[in-house]
Amino acid sequence: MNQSHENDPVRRSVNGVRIEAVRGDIAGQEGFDAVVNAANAQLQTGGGVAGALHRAAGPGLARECRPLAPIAPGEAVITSGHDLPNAHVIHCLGPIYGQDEPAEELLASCYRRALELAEEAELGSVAFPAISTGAFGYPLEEAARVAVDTVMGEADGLELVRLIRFVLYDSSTLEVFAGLIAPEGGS
Ligand code: AR6
Repeated sequence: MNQSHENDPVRRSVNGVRIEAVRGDIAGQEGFDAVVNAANAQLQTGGGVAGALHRAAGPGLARECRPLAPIAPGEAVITSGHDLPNAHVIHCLGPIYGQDEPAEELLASCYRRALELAEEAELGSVAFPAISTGAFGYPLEEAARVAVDTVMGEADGLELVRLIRFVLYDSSTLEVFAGLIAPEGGS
């Protein structure tokens, strides 16, 4: 495995939008206007990303979410960040792999809708986890390709969002995203 991505963010600029990948915890992204939740349909706490964000945000987040639920695969809703270091949380329901079809379209829709909501809320920076690649079982390489292609494709039309970060929990996930964002290994 290439160790060069272990600590340094991997970056690429598309039409003035910086797209980067780092290893880290989605609940610890100081400086970002919004973090994205890999949510469940009920928008309540769970394992993985949803657990980490709801724990850090406190019970006010689940309360704010209740009237917004349920959401369908591919949809996204925005709330405030409560006790998180971020003003907003954008909750996306990714597809359950092998169940929600067409999976690729639904996963791409999560990233697209999240960025649309960020623009509507006039946000400058958004941090995403690797939606659907945990409990929902989406194969990592395929999910990463959809995530990076969609975000790079959307970057052209963004007017306010200037920084998009993928926050990956482990080094092998980071390596996959890094290879797609900066195929030459450069930053
Ligand atoms: N920060 C960044 N990435 C994380 C973190 C974290 N704190 N924790 C896990 N990951 P998952 P999904 C990675 O399961 O597949 C929940 O229970 C993880 O390694 O959070 O969309 C909800 O309630 C994986 O690569 O989301 C839903 O029911 C990726 O984040 C369901 O899981 C996504 O894993 C959603 O499943």
